[in-house]
Amino acid sequence: MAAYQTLIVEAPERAPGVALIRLNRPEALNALNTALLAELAEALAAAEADDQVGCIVLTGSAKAFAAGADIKEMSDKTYAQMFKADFFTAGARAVERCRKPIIAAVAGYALGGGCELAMMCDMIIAADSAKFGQPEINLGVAPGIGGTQRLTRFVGKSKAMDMILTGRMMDAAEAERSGLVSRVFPADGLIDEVLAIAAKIAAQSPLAVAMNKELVQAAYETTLTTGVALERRLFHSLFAFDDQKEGMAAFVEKRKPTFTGT
Ligand code: CO8
Repeated sequence: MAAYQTLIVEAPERAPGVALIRLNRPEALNALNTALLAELAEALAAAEADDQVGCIVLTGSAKAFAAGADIKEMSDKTYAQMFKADFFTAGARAVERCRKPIIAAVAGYALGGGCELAMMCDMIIAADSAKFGQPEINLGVAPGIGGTQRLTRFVGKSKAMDMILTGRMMDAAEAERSGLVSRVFPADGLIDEVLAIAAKIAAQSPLAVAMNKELVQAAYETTLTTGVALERRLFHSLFAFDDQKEGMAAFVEKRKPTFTGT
């Protein structure tokens, strides 16, 4: 595994097929800076290129998934600098572009860019200690890597306005009730639970996983008619793969399938 300054990347033995990427800037509650986002793009590209990896877990520390974009790095920037450097978008695009599933395992603060990063992932699983928020309004700015759009799609207009205009935080129970997170676990068991879920995904056909991910993403990007038509085409195309034959044969023969990604 490559060595990073702002991340710890592991292939946990207890979760075959899973790449665990831990944000690691404890001195700044994992605030997202240029270096971290560049390394995140690199780590995601490496996980994507590795045939042994079927699912990626992105996490932080017990105290913070990420407390936002790095305010100290941003505070003196001019409009021209922000525009030219396209600050942060390389890392964000790497998450959005990744074809393998990414689970955000969130404990503690997921604020501002941290909440936005979690929402870019394919699902959010939270510890009961998690706190989500878009507090940019308190800094005189707005979310800048998708928060206004994604939070609104997750929780609806009224709650998104409430969160974004007041800058208040949402706890894990409210986040689960609102559809922002899929499941909540006690904080001390979070990583084990998420790794077990990720390992289950990694054991599936990687082709079927990638197509299923693409189809659910399409639900956010297109009309119902177009999305359903795309689903039908991809469903048909899955019959071109050995993994479909293996999956269905295994069911009929009452055994576990062994998928090969072919
Ligand atoms: N940036 C930089 N440093 C941070 C950040 C941050 N976002 N958050 C915390 N830190 C630092 C603190 O400055 C402190 O450092 P030091 O010890 O050197 O003073 C250290 O982390 C520990 O933090 P605290 O002492 O504040 O810890 P507390 O437990 O008292 O409070 C909080 C925790 C409530 C999370 C508090 O740290 C906080 O409010 N943080 C800021 C949250 C925030 O406003 N986030 C939004 C940032 S803006 C943003 O994300 C915009 C995204 C879009 C950018 C798109 C560009 C195109």
